[in-house]
Amino acid sequence: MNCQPMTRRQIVRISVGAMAAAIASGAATAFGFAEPADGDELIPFLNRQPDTRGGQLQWEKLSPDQWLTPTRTVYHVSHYGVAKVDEAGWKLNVSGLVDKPLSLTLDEIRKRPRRQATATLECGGNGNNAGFMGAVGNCTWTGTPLALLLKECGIKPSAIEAAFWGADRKVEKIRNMDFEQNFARTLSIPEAMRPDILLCYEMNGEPLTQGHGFPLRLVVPGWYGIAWVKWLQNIELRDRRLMTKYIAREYVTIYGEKQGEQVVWKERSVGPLNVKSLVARVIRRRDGSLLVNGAAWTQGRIRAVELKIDDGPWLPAKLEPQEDHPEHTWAMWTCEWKDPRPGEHTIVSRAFDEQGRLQPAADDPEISLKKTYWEANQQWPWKIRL
Ligand SMILES: Nc1nc2c(c(=O)[nH]1)N[C@H]1C(S)=C(S)[C@@H](COP(=O)(O)O)O[C@H]1N2
Ligand SMILES: [Mo]
Repeated sequence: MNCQPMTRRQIVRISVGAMAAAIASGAATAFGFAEPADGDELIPFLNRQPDTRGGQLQWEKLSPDQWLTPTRTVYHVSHYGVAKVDEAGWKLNVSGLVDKPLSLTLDEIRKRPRRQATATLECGGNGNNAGFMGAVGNCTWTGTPLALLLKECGIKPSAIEAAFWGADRKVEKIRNMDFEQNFARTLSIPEAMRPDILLCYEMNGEPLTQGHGFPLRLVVPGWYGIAWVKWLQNIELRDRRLMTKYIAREYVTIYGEKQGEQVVWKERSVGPLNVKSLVARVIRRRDGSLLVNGAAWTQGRIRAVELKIDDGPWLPAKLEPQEDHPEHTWAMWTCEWKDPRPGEHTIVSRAFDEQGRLQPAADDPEISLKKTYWEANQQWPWKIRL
């Protein structure tokens, strides 16, 4: 086996806007996987499970124009059902510990400074089993920076966090009593003041769909989807920690840390993305060689991806050129396997990011001492038969 660069495809420098247009027209871009040619054969993963939720990304079908994920193939997670927000009656309110509360229509938000970012959206539960691997997508998000709006309102010194409330509501049972609540998540003030967080009204160059949070959602590049509040309607500056369900009880990771002989058990709220990669598909070409394609992402930028076949050494995969995948976006990678032997094989990838994080194996304490299924970034071995 050797793992060598693919013939370098022509790198066309195009703006993100042009790329969104390219997606809409179905044109190929310089990103993504090589197009399967006539006679190429997709090799199935023997331990793959059917999509347990429906609507997930189908990795084996990713095509060369899908470094950006088309909106129709992006998963949905809506814990309180899909809210239906009528734009006419909707406003975004900023309240609580601010000098100047604000109430803005969608038109007023659209007139504010406009920024576009590409970022990978992944559910905090993605990757916990072989039937839940496609709750992820890499899209272009357009909106106005949250930090500018918060500055304009003037955050009072006593505020410690910003709470983001959605329009979606559900009755929650808490200590055997019923409470109707809206979906909410919080960011600390330093987190909320990050310049790249968006109050987002467009996804892939189109107004947000209802399912993805129309008219407005939070976009927190580098964080799991749980923080990307959809159907956003209230931003509340607070001096006490909000502890509603999806902050304090769900999307809470229970994990152990070894300290000498002892394991110290802790709980943390799901926040920044963990470093992760997977083999998306294996293709047998007419000359008998195999083409292995995958993706990798993290809270920052991916530095390297490696591939292991059976008990062989880790081999470097070829990443798309770094400058072409900005921070918080996934990187696509390719490996060629020249002379595969017939029979059953196991194939697995691992990623490293620029901050030095390494994607753990399933038996690494980082994973084996993690007792809840969120933040599942373990390496995922696929079995194939040739
Ligand atoms: N208001 C609201 N926002 C929400 C959720 C929700 O249930 N309600 N689900 C969150 C979760 S868990 C995820 S993974 C992402 C999914 O975003 P999508 O449905 O646009 O893919 O939205 C997040 N934002
Ligand atoms: Mo999620």
